[in-house]
Order: sequence, then C-alpha cells, then structure tokens
Amino acid sequence: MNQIVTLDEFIIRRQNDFQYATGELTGLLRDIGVAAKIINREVNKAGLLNILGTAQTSSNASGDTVQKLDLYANEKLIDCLKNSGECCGIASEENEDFIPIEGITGKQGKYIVVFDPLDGSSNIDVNVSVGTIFGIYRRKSKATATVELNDFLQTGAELVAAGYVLYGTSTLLVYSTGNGVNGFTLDPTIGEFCLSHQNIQIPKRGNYYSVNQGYYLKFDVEMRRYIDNCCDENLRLRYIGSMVSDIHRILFQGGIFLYPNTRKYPLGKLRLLYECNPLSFIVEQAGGKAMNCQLKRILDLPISQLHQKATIAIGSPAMVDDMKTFVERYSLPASINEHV
Ligand code: AHM
Ligand code: MG
Repeated sequence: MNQIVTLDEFIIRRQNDFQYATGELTGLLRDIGVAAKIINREVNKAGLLNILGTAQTSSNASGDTVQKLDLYANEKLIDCLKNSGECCGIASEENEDFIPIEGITGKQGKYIVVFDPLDGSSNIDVNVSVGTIFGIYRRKSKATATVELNDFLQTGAELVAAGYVLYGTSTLLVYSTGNGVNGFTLDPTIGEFCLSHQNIQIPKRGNYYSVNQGYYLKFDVEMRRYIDNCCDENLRLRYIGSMVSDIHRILFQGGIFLYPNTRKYPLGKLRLLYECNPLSFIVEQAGGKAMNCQLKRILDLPISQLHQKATIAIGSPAMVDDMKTFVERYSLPASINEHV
C-alpha cells in the first residue's frame, strides 16, 4: 500500500529546505491549509446554503462586483491568520487597506500574507472552478512595531512562499517555498490534503493558449500577431475566466496564459500583489516564465500600491519566449518590419 503523506507531514519534513527554518512558516502554511478546508466546505455546499450571488455590499477595492462567497473566504482566511501567531499583517484583494495583526501572547509574527481569497468569483454562480491565491513575505520593518505599507510593497522576487488552492472537480493545494512545487489533493473522507503531485515541472511547450479572445480587437497589434500565430499553429484555446484554473492546466499540460492591456484595462486587469506575483513564483519554480507585456519579468516589477495591476504572459518557457519575439518584432516601426 502506498504511504499517504499529508500536507502537515510534508511541510514538517521539508521545513529544513527553507532558509529561515524556525517552524513559523511551517505553522503559517498549515493555517492556510486549514482555512482552505473551511472555504472548500462552503464552496461545495454553496448552493444549499443560498449564499451564491452578489452580496448586498457593493464592489471591492479594484471596482469589481464582490460575491458573498468571496466575503466568506476572505473572513475565514483573516480569522485563521489572526489566530496563527505567525502573521503580523494581511493584505487581501477584497480589502481596501492592509490589516495589521497584533501578536498573541506578546509574540509578534514575522510574516506578511497577501491573498486573493476567491479568484474567478464570476464563476461561482454557475458551479465553475474558483481558487484561492496566496503569497508570503517576511516583514521589513522592525518586529517590535506595527506593520507598515512598505512591508507589503515587496517585489515578487522577495516572496518566501506562495501557492494556490483550486476548488475544482477535486480540491488541490499547490505551493512552493522556493524549492520546487508540490501539489496536495484533499481527501474528503479523512479531511486531509494528501501529497499527489511531487516536484511539478511545467512542460517546455504545450498545445494550449488561454486568453479572453473576445477582447482581441482591443489588444495591441503585437499581441494580436502573437495570438494569430497561436491560431495558425492550431493551438487549442481554453479560457475558464478563473486564472487559478487556467494556470493549473498550463502547469500540468503546458501552454501560455495571457491577460494583456486592453482599452478598458490599459494597465491590465489582474493584480500584481494578489494574483500575478504568487502565480509567477509558482510557475517559475516549476521551470516556467512570466513577464508583462512590456517584456519585464513579473517577479521584478516594482510595486507602489496594494491594488496595483499588471499585464501578464505566463506559462511554458518556450511559449513565453515566442510571445516575447512577436512583441519585439511587431513593436518595431513598420519600415523595419518589412525587412524582418
Ligand atoms: P477576480 O479576482 O475578481 O475573480 O478577477 C480575476 C479573474 C481571473 O481569475 C480571470 O483570469 C480574469 O479575472 C477574467 O477576466 P475577464 O472576464 O476580463 O476575461
Ligand atoms: Mg477575487
């Protein structure tokens, strides 16, 4: 019989892989795992509880409609992290400002946690996969003081861990502490995340591209040329409208996910802190690449606001390189392009 390795066991076994191996990060990851199980329970019975649909409350800090289940997931994550004792501050896509956390029993936590509690929330009403995305940083300010904005404005390259939970046909938690990527599937019969995907490696190329092609005419010409090329090469278009799900497929089967600038979203739609950085960390750890449409590595982008947006091209390394080549070539003045 195969030995089952639970998320808790795995985290403890791998604790020494992490450069600040003090057990605090271990505790934090376990707490996120607990929050994920609670959110999963609600996502699964959402229809029964009548908590589907748009919340009475308005819109979130980025101006999107907030669903009830987003609020629930947000609350549960905040509760679990507040009680963990390892976290000194939280920033969530659903909150305008960051939330400082006072230490319990006089001990101040060292870690900052950022998250999108329920990504792809427009899919909730129709029973399509959604996900939680998280990133963990070490605080920059002195451990004796309350956290400040600068603690959160760190580049993706400074992440010490990141991950996501996919509430799909089964529920998976995928995370990395900078030493490869591992995935755990929730076994509902025992209520544990069990190691199911060890040392995930993204294929160099894949047959899928993922973009909201409905916006095609609103993309810059160089991005349109790259998308034309994807069609010419008979790549298959898959777009769930839930970034976690689209990236998850690409992580295992290879491909590229694009959310370029459009006329509606000139700076892109996805948030750097809550979505692009954690998922880029995971994809890079699995051997992939992630850059913005100005061809800068996502993890190096400077950040000046909690809800800053970014454009993104992320996935199989050879395909992100192809996209780069197209953007470079078709951004050239027309006179030069004639000779390329
Ligand atoms: P959300 O965090 O408000 O759910 O928004 C993020 C989602 C991504 O999961 C998805 O890739 C994208 O928005 C879809 O946007 P669009 O409908 O413009 O294609
Ligand atoms: Mg969201």
